[in-house]
Amino acid sequence: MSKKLLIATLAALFSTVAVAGDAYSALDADKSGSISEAEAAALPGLTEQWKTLDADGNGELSVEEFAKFETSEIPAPAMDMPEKK
Ligand SMILES: [Ca+2]
Repeated sequence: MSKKLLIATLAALFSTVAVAGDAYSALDADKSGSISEAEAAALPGLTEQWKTLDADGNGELSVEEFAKFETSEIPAPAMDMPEKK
């Protein structure tokens, strides 16, 4: 792998995590640092994929688990809310 390609790959990885982090904080309503199943209900589609995404089955989504949802779905509604007028 060339250095340029490696850097591009790393940059893409980091931007994915940054975007996932923003939506993740928005969903973590009680700021507990994890997304509960109740908090997940705020994002359409997340509950349907819950069992797949909760890889360790602890009943909460870590930011890493949530990132898998972000990459396969459109960005969270919170990300492109229309500005208030
Ligand atoms: Ca989990």
